[in-house]
Amino acid sequence: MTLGFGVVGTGAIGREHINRISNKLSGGKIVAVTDVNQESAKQTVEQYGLDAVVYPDDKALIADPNVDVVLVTSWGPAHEATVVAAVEAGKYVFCEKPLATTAEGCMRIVQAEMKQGKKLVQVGFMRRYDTGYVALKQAIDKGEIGQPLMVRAVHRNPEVSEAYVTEMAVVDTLIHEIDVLHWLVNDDYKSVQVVFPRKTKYSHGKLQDPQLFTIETNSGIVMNVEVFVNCKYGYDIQCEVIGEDGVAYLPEFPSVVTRKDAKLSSNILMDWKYRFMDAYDIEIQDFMDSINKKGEPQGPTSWDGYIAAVTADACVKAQQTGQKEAITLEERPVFYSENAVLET
Ligand code: NAI
Ligand code: NAD
Ligand code: ISE
Repeated sequence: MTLGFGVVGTGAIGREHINRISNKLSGGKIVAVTDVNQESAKQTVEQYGLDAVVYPDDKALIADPNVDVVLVTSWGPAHEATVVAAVEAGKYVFCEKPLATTAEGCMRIVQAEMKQGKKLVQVGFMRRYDTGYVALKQAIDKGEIGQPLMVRAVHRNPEVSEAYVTEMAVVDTLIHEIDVLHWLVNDDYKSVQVVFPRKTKYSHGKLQDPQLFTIETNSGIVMNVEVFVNCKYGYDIQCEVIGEDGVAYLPEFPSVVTRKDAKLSSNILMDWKYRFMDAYDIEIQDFMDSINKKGEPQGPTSWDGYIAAVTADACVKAQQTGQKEAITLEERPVFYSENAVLET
């Protein structure tokens, strides 16, 4: 069955997902769009030649009987209201990260979904679908490096706008590591502490950049994660897992290596859109296929969104206090007992 998608938020990633659903993947069709900036919604319909209704707001879009799935790609603070309304209407939801900007907001979504009695929501934590992370997880799960002891991760963006402030290093950027690292090592988080190194001259008054997060898991794995969003040279994601018997690395994004003019070189990407392009394709194809085959999505759940939000709240508190802050989760409901692990 072809799923009718209604898109809320036609900005950068909204358009990327519209393009992949319309032109690359199979099983979905964009039937409706909305954006608080109505001009943006109309332009998107024209840009991609969509046969889609432009609605004035998310409520009207959700009410359209042709909309089976609500694709939430508005900015983070708007996600919760749209997701709750869509779930209450019994619609499937694919929501970009963060699911909601607070743990309480995620919990309201969890409760609304449990009330419907079936899984409706998938969160856009696409790294779980990246072939590099999947291979790294398989190596760890097979015991190739023994028990993991430490993780070193790096999340660098070339630059950000003036609207990006200290807290966004957590809720917008680190949130990807928050989701993927505990999944990678099959553990839960216990505490976090943040250190601010010397600030880059390319930052602004409201942004500490770079930032270093030390996150500890229940089994004692210590993870050092650097977020540096004005690194200038490229979009660079690194991950290294140090185990008792060896070290495993996230593969580099492939790039041709040249030897020329006394230099050995390869390119580094500048834009997040390309680094995880394949992972975005796979996550949304998998979302559509599992709805069609099993009646519910099998990717990262609302509970994963909640875990990320609780962890993010502790990270933001640690930014403010400079102290080690506890990460304390509610007990996982039976409804979410199956971990969102890919079938490989
Ligand atoms: P953007 O700013 O380019 O686009 C957001 C759009 O949403 C704008 O057009 C804005 O007018 C619209 N919007 C905001 N509030 C709205 C509301 N209440 N109703 C309707 N439209 C609304 O932002 P971008 O970069 O596309 O990010 C959107 C979301 O995608 C964010 O949650 C972000 O965290 C996530 N994202 C995820 C990425 C990933 O790798 N998974 C990468 C980039 C963004
Ligand atoms: P963007 O600013 O380019 O687009 C957001 C759009 O949402 C804008 O057009 C804005 O007008 C619209 N919008 C905001 N509030 C709205 C509302 N209440 N109703 C309807 N439309 C609304 O942002 P973006 O870069 O596309 O990011 C959007 C979301 O995607 C964010 O949550 C972001 O975190 C996430 N994101 C995820 C990844 C990823 O790698 N998974 C990458 C980029 C962005
Ligand atoms: C953006 O929203 C993303 O999700 C990107 O993956 C991340 O690298 C960037 O820092 C965020 O702003």
